[in-house]
Amino acid sequence: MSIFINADPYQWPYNGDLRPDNTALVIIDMQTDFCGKGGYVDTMGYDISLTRAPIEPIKTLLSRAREIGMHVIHTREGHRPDLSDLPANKKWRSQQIGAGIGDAGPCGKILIRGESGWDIIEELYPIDGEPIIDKPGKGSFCATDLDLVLRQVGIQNLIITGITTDVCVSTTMREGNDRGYECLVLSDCCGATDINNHHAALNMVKMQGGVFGSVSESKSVLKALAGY
Ligand code: C5J
Repeated sequence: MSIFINADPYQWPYNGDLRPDNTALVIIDMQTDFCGKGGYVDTMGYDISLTRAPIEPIKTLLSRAREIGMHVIHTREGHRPDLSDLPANKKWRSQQIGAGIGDAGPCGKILIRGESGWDIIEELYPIDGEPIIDKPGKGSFCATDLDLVLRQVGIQNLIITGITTDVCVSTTMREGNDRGYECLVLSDCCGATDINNHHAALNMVKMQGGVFGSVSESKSVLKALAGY
């Protein structure tokens, strides 16, 4: 039986092979540093209501994914406390905008593993059995074992959510697509520090017949999964 999610520019997945056991809900960087008060994004002066907007839609989807036994993967961006995995240019750029990675902030050292700001927000905290991928960069496949984790359990489809749409979500979708994963991004389950960038990042996916995959929203996913 084929199952498709209503999506743009094509009904997803391309082959209708959508099952909880071949699909992962990927939740990117829902950390205090990206959507909490006193975190990295807040310290840079951006409006965190934009990066908090996807919390509730992701929560609903996460709960359904758990109910039907769909794979769930979480990611966290962050660096080692000794900063040995922090490129000098990334550090310098963060300092230019007044939120130096590794500097002390209201939620501990900014974007540093183990600090309170770095961890995933309580509302979406992983439960046992949900792998967490710790990544030093924007893409979730770069310098991580994500590809290995996905292949071990036969995952073909990635439903991508999280923050920020134009940075880590977009980079991860592009990396996943290049590795042959069938990717879907959900507009209401993502957010960016700039609303125009959010829309632009989603629009780029739709070019060339779906150059990186397809775009949908959580209600369409929930509808398609209603039979499970
Ligand atoms: C950023 C991310 N925006 N998680 N990180 O620097 O998108």
